[in-house]
Amino acid sequence: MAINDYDADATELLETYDFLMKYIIIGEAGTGKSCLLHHFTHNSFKEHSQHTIGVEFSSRTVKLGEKRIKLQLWDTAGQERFRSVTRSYYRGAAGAILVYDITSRASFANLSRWLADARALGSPNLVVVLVGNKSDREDEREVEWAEASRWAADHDVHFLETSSLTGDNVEAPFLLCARSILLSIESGALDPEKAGSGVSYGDRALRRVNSSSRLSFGSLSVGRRNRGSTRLKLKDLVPGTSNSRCC
Ligand SMILES: Nc1nc2c(ncn2[C@@H]2O[C@H](COP(=O)(O)OP(=O)(O)OP(=O)(O)O)[C@@H](O)[C@H]2O)c(=O)[nH]1
Ligand SMILES: [Mg+2]
Repeated sequence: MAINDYDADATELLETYDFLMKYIIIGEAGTGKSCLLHHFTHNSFKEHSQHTIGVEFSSRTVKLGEKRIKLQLWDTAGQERFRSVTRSYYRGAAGAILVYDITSRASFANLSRWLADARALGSPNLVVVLVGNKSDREDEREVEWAEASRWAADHDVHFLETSSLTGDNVEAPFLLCARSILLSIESGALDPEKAGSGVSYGDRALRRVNSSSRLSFGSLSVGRRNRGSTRLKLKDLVPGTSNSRCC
């Protein structure tokens, strides 16, 4: 093999996302936040889920149209005793997945408080998706879809129901939130270069590793380098979205 062939083989994509977005997952204890997130990142139900202590972090890269988006996911504890700790992670969030349990009216009754905290501390353009989880337990339902949908409309948030157990709809809240944030960027309402926006440009860098293990970066941030070409096209955000699992 010629030396140039080695060079070509050693070129690999290091960072391949266009945007990095910070999400928080919030809501009362036991509503299924950790299970929802686990299904989204691992494509399976999280057996024997325990109460979250403080905050847990995970991530996944998704594809919306032409854009690759890395989601930083902060799963927060719902228990009251962790409230002051978890609130400190709300700062600068671009998206909030607000979860209640459709079989628990109590978890629905407290939504306003969770929303108020998120709006007070998150990004000024915070996108919120209300999620009624445990839709598989229809027989024990205490909160009707129509009532939750009205609440969502009144509070200007998106809404859908999911089941972390069956996997039904588990991707939708995360993708809906990302799409809404992308549209804010497209409209100019949200500037990823502004501190506290909860979104930043990703570095689409190429890593070239030569035989002496020297690293060099082939490109700078797409956003900063080609500022004029970073505006999204609405056609990129067509409903036929696809995902790639990653961390
Ligand atoms: N039937 C059903 N059970 C679920 C579902 N999602 C979660 N659970 C169960 O609900 C319980 C709580 O789930 P968690 O994901 O740990 O709840 P959480 O909201 O993260 O709770 P905290 O970490 O304390 O805030 C567990 O026993 C799960 O097995 C679901 O979609 N359907
Ligand atoms: Mg949890």
